[in-house]
Amino acid sequence: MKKVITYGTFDLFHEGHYNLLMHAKELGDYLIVGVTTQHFDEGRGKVNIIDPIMTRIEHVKATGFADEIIVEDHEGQKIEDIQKYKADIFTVGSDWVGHFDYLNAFCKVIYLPRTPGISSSLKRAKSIVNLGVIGTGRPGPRFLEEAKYVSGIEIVAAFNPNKLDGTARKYQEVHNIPVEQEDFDAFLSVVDAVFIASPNETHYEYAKKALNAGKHVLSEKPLTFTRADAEELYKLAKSNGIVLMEGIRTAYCPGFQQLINIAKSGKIGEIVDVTAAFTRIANPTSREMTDEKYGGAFLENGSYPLLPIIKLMGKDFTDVEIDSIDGPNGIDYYTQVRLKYKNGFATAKSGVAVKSEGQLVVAGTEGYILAPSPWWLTKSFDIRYEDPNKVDHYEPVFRGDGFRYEIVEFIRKIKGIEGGGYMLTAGESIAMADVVEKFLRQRGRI
Ligand code: C2G
Repeated sequence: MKKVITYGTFDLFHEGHYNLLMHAKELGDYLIVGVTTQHFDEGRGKVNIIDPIMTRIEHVKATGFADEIIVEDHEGQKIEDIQKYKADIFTVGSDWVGHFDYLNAFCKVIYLPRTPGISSSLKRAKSIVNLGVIGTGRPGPRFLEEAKYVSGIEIVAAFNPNKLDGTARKYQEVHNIPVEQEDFDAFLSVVDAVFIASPNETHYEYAKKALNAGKHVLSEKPLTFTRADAEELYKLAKSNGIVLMEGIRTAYCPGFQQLINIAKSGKIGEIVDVTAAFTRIANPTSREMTDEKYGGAFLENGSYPLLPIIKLMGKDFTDVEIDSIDGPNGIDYYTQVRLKYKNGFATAKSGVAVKSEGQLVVAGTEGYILAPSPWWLTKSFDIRYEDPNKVDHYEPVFRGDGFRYEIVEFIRKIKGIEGGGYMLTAGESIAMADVVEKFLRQRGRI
């Protein structure tokens, strides 16, 4: 008798899970299904499991494919189970290709093709968002990787009008996600929502088209190049009753939320100065180093240091000064944006070919907050006071590369679940577009 074993969360049970179990059963004579506990899932960084374990087990049972259902509750259990149940085959969906190769030492490992797209007829309480990725370049694959840890989202399609490179082919071959190259409307027709990860100058057009088609939009930063364009997009989303969200990862990280809330609680007194830096020496052949029009430090990295400034000092700056050090091809290697406010000021430093200390300092009348690199993921921060012996240290929870929190917030907004809309408001995003516009006008790019 050939024994097959598989594992999963099986949250919001859908046809992808059903097909996986059906094909797993076809691999042998006896199928053991491990259903994860919420505790185990939290431990491996799944952040928003919705159904309780009993419901998830019932759904697996109802398929009739499982001969035995077990519970997976700790790391390392797969090896124990394979030996305990004498499993011949371990199988799991192709979204995990490579991940479980280590089990080959104990039994045969088979990655089954995952089901692309979940039809609405089978969607449990319309809970699953079918999402399309626009631009298969850099952020795209990270998004795919992180979306695995979020319940309620399936990535079903991608769009890339250019020649398909290695990552685009990976979408098709490894993840079974079709990449549309010509017909944008056809791509839109199969999705409920899009993630825009294309070059900076294309965000606005794609967002506008998607919003006009009634699709929710999550766009990489910067959302637009002008204040008017940002205002137009948020208005369009509002009038169509759909979600538009600017993807500045930091805004959605739990630690950053905590830092902002503490700062706003008055613990350091009145806030008078925010200084933030994000510099990364980029690969000389990368888009941000070679795109003479829309590459450079500020467009690539400037949203990160601007974010805490706008969140803490507000949208109503009275003056903006921008200075850059440019490279030979005219892109900014390093940019400093100084914002003046009625009761304070702030500095945002960004770099692609200059390296500085990547920290965030929020100065107040009674103390200051110091968040060391990588403050944009906010894994830790201190509150310090005049008395050097008094330090409040925080180490907030942070999982994966943080992208998952942005995805969770997007899904939460789509489902109309209240709470959390304050993480990055339309007004704050528009104020940031205003600074982007001033930068681009000063350089004669728009
Ligand atoms: N799956 C699929 N097609 C989809 C969605 C999921 O084939 N559209 C597969 C997954 O690859 C997995 C199973 O369905 O094999 C269960 O998926 P999840 O509930 O998301 O569980 P997962 O996080 O993949 O757990 O220890 C648990 C395992 O690591 C896998």
